[in-house]
Amino acid sequence: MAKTVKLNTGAEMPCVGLGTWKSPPGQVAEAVKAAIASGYRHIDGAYIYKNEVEVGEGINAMIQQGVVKREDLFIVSKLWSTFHEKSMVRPAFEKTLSDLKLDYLDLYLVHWPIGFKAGGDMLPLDSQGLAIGSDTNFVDTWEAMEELVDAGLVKAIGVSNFNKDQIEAILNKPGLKYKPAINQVECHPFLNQDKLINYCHSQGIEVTAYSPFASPDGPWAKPGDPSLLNDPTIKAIAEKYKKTSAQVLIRFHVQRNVIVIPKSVTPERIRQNIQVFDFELTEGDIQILLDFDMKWRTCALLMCQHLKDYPFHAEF
Ligand code: NAP
Ligand code: SBI
Repeated sequence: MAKTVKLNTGAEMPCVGLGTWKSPPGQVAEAVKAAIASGYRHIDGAYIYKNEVEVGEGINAMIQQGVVKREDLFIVSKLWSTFHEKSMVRPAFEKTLSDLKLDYLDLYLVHWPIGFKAGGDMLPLDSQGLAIGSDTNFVDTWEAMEELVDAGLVKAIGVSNFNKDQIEAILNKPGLKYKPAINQVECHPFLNQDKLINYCHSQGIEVTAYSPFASPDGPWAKPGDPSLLNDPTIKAIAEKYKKTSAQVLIRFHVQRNVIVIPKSVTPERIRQNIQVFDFELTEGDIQILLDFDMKWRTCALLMCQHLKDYPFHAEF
């Protein structure tokens, strides 16, 4: 049984989940089935990944085969930035739920604090290639997220890519009903997020680390980028434990009480990425990994830098 983290709702969230961004629709159902067969109980998805129908097929196949029960799974999705108007939140959520063919989610996140112009492209761009924002406010969006909990559609709500001030804006909202349970952010040794993690934990908010390998298959990856998976120091740590660099990079989060969601569509890697509960990194190993920090982001969303709620101008 993989380790879990207790959320401020009282629910237990499995520490390792399967990421599904960039997982092709033709491969993701098999990836989800391989993951559940290997012991994963947490699947991370989003409307914007354009594969929720197929993610749902994988989940439902495993439930129908009796491998798992729905209540043993922890299913996550995210509200995309074109749906921040309060009236759009529930329809967006219901689209995800019906695509997945589920009757509730365990966690629904505001994907970004930034709102985009509604009603057209998912990433509306102007003639200069800059994202077109909206005048929505994520604190108002949060009220519509709270209504999903009250309607019994989702067990917990949270945020993603929020900085400290943006989380504080939600926590300080007059009449706040539910605190965010999670902040899902990019996190790996090149961007170790120590200050944001400490702040979130101090507020009872758990952190999920996305892109734990710094997203080598991401749209912004280029030759010459620093590589965690090929780094000789990380390989040497892995060899000490007869583990792989990927396993060390996942274990790094587990030992910091951070949830982690490696993406893979390769069955052998999916199995490998959850075999991280039979070894322990030393404090010295963890310090070596922390010292890799260079505030290097793969998901910087640079086309949104001019928008009012862009989260990455702040130190953390
Ligand atoms: P990632 O997990 O850092 O890296 C995925 C890449 O690593 C893929 O190319 C995968 O290849 C490869 N890989 C996986 N396991 C491996 C292993 N054991 N050995 C060698 N290579 C391995 O990238 P990511 O997809 O950016 O991040 C993970 C998840 O976080 C996403 O899928 C998504 O669910 C979430 N995310 C959320 C946000 C957000 O804004 N909230 C942003 C980014 C990501 P194969 O698939 O070919 O095996
Ligand atoms: C997409 F499907 C399209 C763009 C995009 O940019 C930022 C990173 C991101 C995201 O918002 N969440 C992800 O998992 N990847 C993404 C996804």
